[in-house]
Amino acid sequence: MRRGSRLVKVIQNHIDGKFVRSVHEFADLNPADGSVIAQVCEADRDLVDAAVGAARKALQGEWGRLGVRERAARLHRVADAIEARFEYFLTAEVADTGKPVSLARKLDIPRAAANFRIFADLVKSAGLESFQTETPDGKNALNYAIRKPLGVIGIITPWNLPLLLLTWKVAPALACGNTVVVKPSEETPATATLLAEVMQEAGIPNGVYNVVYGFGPNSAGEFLTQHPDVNAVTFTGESQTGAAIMKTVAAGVKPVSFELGGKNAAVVFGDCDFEETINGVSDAVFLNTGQVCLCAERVYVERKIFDRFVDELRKKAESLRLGSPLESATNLGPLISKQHREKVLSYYKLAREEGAQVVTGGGVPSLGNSLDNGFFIQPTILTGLPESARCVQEEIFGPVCHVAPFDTEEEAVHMANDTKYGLAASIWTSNLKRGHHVAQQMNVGITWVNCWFLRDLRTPFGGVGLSGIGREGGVHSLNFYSELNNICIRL
Ligand code: NAD
Ligand code: 6OD
Repeated sequence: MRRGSRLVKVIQNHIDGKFVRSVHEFADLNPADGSVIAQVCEADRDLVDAAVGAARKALQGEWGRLGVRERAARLHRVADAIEARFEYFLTAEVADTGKPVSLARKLDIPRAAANFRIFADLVKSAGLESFQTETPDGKNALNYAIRKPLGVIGIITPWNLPLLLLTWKVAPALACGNTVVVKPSEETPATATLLAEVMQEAGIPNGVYNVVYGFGPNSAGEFLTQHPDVNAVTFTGESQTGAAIMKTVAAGVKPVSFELGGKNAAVVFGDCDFEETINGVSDAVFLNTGQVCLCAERVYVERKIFDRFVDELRKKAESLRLGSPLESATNLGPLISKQHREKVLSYYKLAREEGAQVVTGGGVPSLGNSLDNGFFIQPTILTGLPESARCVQEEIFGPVCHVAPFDTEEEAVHMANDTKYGLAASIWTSNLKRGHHVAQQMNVGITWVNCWFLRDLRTPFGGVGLSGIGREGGVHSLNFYSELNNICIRL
């Protein structure tokens, strides 16, 4: 499409195996320099309806008749096709998110393929319970459960790990025999459309994977969650959005899976392996410019190493290289958008008003080139706030942490748990007995000891409190994306 004198790519909805335009379009920006990457077709209610209709129809077609073995084989072909187009996905994801190419190369794109492989294998091998039951007349009955698809799954995803989080839900949903309508974040539409091309190549029938683009309220997101013919909704994003979606979905009494925000703690004991811990906590705070739901925004450090720890973390933060996502030496890209940078900067300002000491950062860097049109921000370390401060209680979702000292294990546990969120925690100690003991007291869904974001896709993933409802991962995903039917046979 010609816009002024430039050729601008158009990202289209994908419905029933076809790419579909719409009347309204919105711009997809590269956060590294603010340039327009593409125009994106916004789906209206009719297009969302068409996507859900196509997904419903596909359940009755070839897809609905496939056995588990063949479904799994096709999902492996999807993974093969992602790997074959690795560089293509990589370029699109880096342009959309501004994340360093080195990060997307090792995390986002390989994980997309891995998501398809793990759930393809799992669905073939996961057993279900069976019970031999004594009947009142002294005979026997056999109970056994079978899995059935739920139907059409509405999948709504955020911008921070776009392809990783989309495939984290699409793969198990398809493995269980469902069809899907996905609504990717308006900020990062590109890889969902590439995945549509891959699905076709891999022999996934038309209508099984549909993509609608748009925003949340009064746009494709809300139209999808309101749709009466969607059987379940799985959502990753902000806790407040989760609450809005829950209200919408409640009318239809449908299953929901919510992976929401976090205000995660890292707890550092004096006996930790100091260097390993500095590196680990630095990753936990700054990876992806702090835009990972699992990032640690609260760091609690045993008082005897507090000053040294803060100083070394500062050196580490100051050594991180901000720059073009395409350069291999870049450690930190920009935030996702101007609006998000304004939000994070408002917390940097609030922190000062609340009485924080800014150990490093606290503003916008000057990069001296076109990247200054992008949405870069300085990695920031704060100290000195009370636990009640808003900056210690609210999710900021940027490259920032508050570091506070503690004197006893009990105090550390109390402070780490003093939050309405409950997604993840990390514990840093060379005393493994203490590691187990403290980990078991964390009110979260996921605790790492001496590591962070080390993922085994078979493990339960999710949060408590404002961080979510339900668990995905491994058999937990299979259980969410299928209906279990218990059959009791009198023998
Ligand atoms: P967001 O909630 O603003 O948007 C997420 C998605 O929901 C987008 O596709 C958006 O268009 C859609 N949406 C917004 N309002 C909607 C509505 N009323 N109805 C239907 N859809 C709607 O989140 P974001 O800013 O894209 O992502 C950042 C947030 O996601 C952070 O809070 C982060 O912690 C969280 N997150 C959580 C996890 C997890 O696994 N727990 C993973 C990644 C991100
Ligand atoms: O690794 C995963 O499976 C996962 N769901 C990660 C979520 C990261 C949040 O930003």
